[in-house]
Parts: sequence; structure tokens; C-alpha cells
Amino acid sequence: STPLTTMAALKLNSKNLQRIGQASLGKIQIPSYRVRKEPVTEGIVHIGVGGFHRAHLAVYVDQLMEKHGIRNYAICGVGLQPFDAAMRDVLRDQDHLYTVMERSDKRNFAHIVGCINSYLYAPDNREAVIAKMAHPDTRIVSLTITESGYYYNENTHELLSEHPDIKSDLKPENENAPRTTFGFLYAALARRYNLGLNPFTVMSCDNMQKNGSITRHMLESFARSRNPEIADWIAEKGAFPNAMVDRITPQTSEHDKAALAKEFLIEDAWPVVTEPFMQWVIEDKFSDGRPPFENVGVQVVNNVHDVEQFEMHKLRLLNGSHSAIGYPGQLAGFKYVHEVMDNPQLRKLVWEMMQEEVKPLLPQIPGVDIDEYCKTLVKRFSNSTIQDQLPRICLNASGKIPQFIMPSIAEVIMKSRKDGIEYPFRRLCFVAAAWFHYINGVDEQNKKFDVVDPMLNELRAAAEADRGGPEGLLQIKNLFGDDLRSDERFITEMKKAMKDIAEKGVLETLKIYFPD
Ligand code: CS2
Repeated sequence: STPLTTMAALKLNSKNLQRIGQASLGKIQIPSYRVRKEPVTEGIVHIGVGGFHRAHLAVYVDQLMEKHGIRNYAICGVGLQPFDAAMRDVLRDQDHLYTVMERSDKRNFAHIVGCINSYLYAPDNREAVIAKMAHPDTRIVSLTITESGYYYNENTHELLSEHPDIKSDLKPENENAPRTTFGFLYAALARRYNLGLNPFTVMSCDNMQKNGSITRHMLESFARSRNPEIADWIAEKGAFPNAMVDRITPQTSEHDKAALAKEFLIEDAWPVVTEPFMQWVIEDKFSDGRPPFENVGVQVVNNVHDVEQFEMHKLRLLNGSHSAIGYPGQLAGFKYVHEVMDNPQLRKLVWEMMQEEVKPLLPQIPGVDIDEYCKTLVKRFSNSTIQDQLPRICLNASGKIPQFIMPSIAEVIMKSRKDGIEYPFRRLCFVAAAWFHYINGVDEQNKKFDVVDPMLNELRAAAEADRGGPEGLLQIKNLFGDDLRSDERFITEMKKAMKDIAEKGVLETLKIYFPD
């Protein structure tokens, strides 16, 4: 037979699926239920089909279908944003098949995922999306819509009801042509109510502390403004499990596509590259049934308190470290996460921030060794084979820093006041100060970079109002609580870090602050 290396890559679609599997001699996992064309029903509607969803929830569901015979929880993907048109086109062209490449020094594995069964791009037909969610087969609507998709005010913890998108979706005449996630969820739930169905479970897979509770609160507020009867029904019958989700998933590059064609002979217009590690801890709270997620390694737990603790560990340690890698790293001119981890000052910043400043604030979770967790994180961040880009880590910071860094700072402030001891937070403040510089979009070699943030104009105007210092930015009430604004030790520390970073640069400042 022809040696693999001289064979041309096969385009990924249903027709070629079996040949791809055969040619790979077992090196690629393929969805055999798709080869056999087994009938499935779509029990999950997922809003926000990006890299993370395709490497996380969809992989778990694919394993349920492949290894556990589940057929009633295939996924219908939904895109609400203009940029989702590209995903619609690629998936349509590949019969909704795509490849996940897991990479590390030890592993190089390809897995074709078949559980996305259809895809609806809302701007093409908003009614079709509402009808799909309202359909009795749909039992779960899951979300990866990023922090900004929740219209959540970090300070008041309420829905941003004055936001133009929300205001527009709240108009009764727009009920059947919504734009936001809440508009769609509401319209579909209202129909289910009228049909006498159960509400579907709304399952947030976004990186937010109490993601389920926030989703519930935002949706109930939205519904209450539209129709209190529906809001009461959602409050009583709805389910919004909290969850901790984890898998580092970089943006796909041209290089990744070429590598897939070369190493696995698959031509896929949009594969996903990710690390071998994956984790999902979810509260067992579902209003209309659920698949047996525990069969594929998901930690399904009964106690909301447990989930919150896992979330806290992950957001403060993993994502907090990502912030410590991203903003200082970008200012210092690095491109990739693993490169930052190779730098002694930044590696030390990440490690000591976790160990000395964040860890003492975290609850103990039975069976979890925090030091081991931190060591694993360092290994995961050092994985050079996935080429995780700093611009990805830095994206939409206004939704991230208030989740990943500020809560730790606020807790240090509170605890210090209570105990009369100045607990350390210098590294956390350094990261926040690096972000404040990052907003300008110029690195320390005077090279410009793009800053992508839904609040960019507001951030820049606030920074302008207090040139060079933190106080203008700290006035933004949606992002920072009064506890931060009014703390003298914090303000002093921020001023100093901003000044030192501006004058000496990130790496020099770190050398002075934290000598070996
Ligand atoms: C990253 C996350 O962009 C970010 O904020 O920190 O996407 C991170 O890769 C995931 O949370 C890992 O689970």
C-alpha cells in the first residue's frame, strides 16, 4: 500500500470520514456513529461555537455518543454575532465535522468530533433559533458567550438594563427578532411556557465565578421587565447549574491547519488545537433531564458550594496567572505564553503570585492539593506545542481582570483590615498596573499592538483623565468596587507600580521588587 507520507490529505466531510479513519491506521479517533449514519436528536442548543466549545463541551458530548451510545443530546450550534458567519460556512462545508488536535511534548493526537449536528446563524433566521430552543427535544441551552455576553454590572451585580442591546431586546415588538442571548432565551422560554413544556436548563460554560447564578439573575431580570408571570415560572422551574470549565484552547493558526494536513492527512478549514488536559465541574441541577456526563469524566456534584470553590481556585489561579502572563508579557514584547514562562522574572511573578498572594485566600477543597494544582498549571503554561498567543489571553480584559485579579486584591484589603496585618498583594497590583499600561496599545519597544475590548473607548477616556496614574480608571464603577477605590494602601501601590513600569519597564521593575 502507499506509504502515508505520500498520500494527499483528504478533505474532512461525511463522505471521506471512513477513509480518513482507515488511512490513519488508528492514529485518529473518528465518530463511528457518523460513519454508520445513526439517527440522533438534538438535545443541546449551544450559543457561541468557538474554539473553547469545540474543545470542551462538544468533546465530552462526542465521547458520550461514541462510547456510551447516547443519541438524544447531539448539539445544534448557534451563532449570534457577525463573526459567526465564518463558523457557519466552515461547518456547513464539512457536514459539521471538525478535528481537535491535542498537543503536548508527550502527546500528538487527532480526534474528529461528530456531535455538532447542525448550525444556525441567527442573523440568517432569528425565528429558526427561537423555534429550535422551544422545541421539546431541546433540553439544554448551553452558552459560551464570554463575559461581555452577560451584560452584567460587576459593581451592582445587576443586568445592564440601560445597555442599547438590552433596551432594544426588551421592546415587545422585538420579541421575535432578538439580538442578545437573553432575548433569545426569553422568547423561547415564553413559548415553552405557553406550550406547557418544562424550561430547558441554561448551562453557562463561561469563565465566571457563579456563572449559573449570574445567568439566572440576568435572565430573570430580563424576563421580569417583559412579563412577570414568565419570570416567576423561570424562577420556580428553571435550572442554571454553576460550573467550572477548563481547557486551554489557543486560536487556530494557518500553521495548525498545515500541520494537520501533513501529520494526519486531514484537510480541515478550521481545526481546534488544545492541550491534553480538560476539566469540568458542574452542579447537578437540570430542569429537563441531562446526559450522564459523569461517564466521560465530568465531575457532576450536588453541592453548589463545592462548585464555587472549584471555580474560585481555577479563576484565581489559572486565569489570574494568565493575566500575569498576558499584560506584562505583551508590554515586554513576548508573543506566546510559553515564552513568558521561559523568562525568569515573569515565571517568578506567576509562581509567587499564586503561592504567596492568592493561595492563602483560597478555601481547602477535600482531595485537592493546591500546590500540586499550581505545579500542574506551570507545566500547562509551559506547553510550547500549543503556541498559545498573548493577544488571546489579553482579549476583553475589562471582563477578565475584575474576575481574575481584583477579587483577590479586594480580599487582601478586607482581611488586612480585619486582622490588622498587611497581607501581601504587590504582585496582584503589578498585574493590574500592567493592564492599565497595556490599554495604551504600545509596548516597551514602542511597537503598537491591537487592544480588543468592548469598553476600550471608556477605558482610554478614563486613563486620559488621569494621565499616567490609576485613579481615572479606578473611577469606572462597572468594573471596580468602592472597597478598591477607597483603599489608600492599594492606591499607593498602584501608583508606584504604574510609575515604575513606565520608567523602568516590566522586567527591570520585577527585578527590583522581587530580587532573587
Ligand atoms: C484564558 C482562558 O482568555 C483567557 O482568559 O485565560 O481562555 C483560559 O485559557 C481558559 O480559561 C482555560 O480553561
